[in-house]
Amino acid sequence: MLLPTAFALATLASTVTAHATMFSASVNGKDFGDGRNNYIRSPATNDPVRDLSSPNLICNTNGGKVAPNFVSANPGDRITFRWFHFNPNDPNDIIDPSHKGAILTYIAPFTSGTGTGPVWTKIAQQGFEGGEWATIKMRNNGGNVDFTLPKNLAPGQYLIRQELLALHMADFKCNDPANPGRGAESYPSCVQFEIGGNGEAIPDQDFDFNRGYTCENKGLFFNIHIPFESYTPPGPPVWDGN
Ligand SMILES: [Cu+2]
Repeated sequence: MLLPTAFALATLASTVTAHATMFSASVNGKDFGDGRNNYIRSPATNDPVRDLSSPNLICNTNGGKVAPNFVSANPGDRITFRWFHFNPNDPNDIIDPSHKGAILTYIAPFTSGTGTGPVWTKIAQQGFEGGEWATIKMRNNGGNVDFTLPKNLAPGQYLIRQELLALHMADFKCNDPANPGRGAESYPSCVQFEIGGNGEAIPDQDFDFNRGYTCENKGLFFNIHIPFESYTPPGPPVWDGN
């Protein structure tokens, strides 16, 4: 019989590799289509990054592989990034619901390198608001995550890094020798942008992921499985240079 085999495979897939990666970007509702290795520096797989000292934490594997194109946008534009699990054409195949967590968005000057070093500025974040996690809201919204570009952002070429931060295994520290393989799961993706306009604000938070994300950070070492009052994501506050 075909059905039980297919069902077993689907179950296996959803438990073993229920991850996510980015598919596309829209600007003010205009969809730029499949961005993988086009304007997104797409990783080789949809696996998470757990090693906070790795350059892969910044723009994932292949983070230093320049994509051929850029997304054109202007300050104040509404940006939407769309994420998926295996099938980018299935609005229900986004990420496993176990992957509760935050969604953080950062910007840095364009580099052909991996994006390591103190160059990043946070421009948007969603954690646990209104009784729901950001990744679950994304899941319920067809994989779409919206944010607005800073209104006074200076023109030029940038990388915009959006990260799903799944916390389902973050109830142990990521370097806990008694619980190897635990800690937060980061799914970062970097998108190449060409910003127009005549804004004057240059992002200046100088955040370095490999130094600022630590195993002790309360945004990365957090138990979602017990009642809590509030959650504060890792990294700096959202930039006030709008
Ligand atoms: Cu996963």
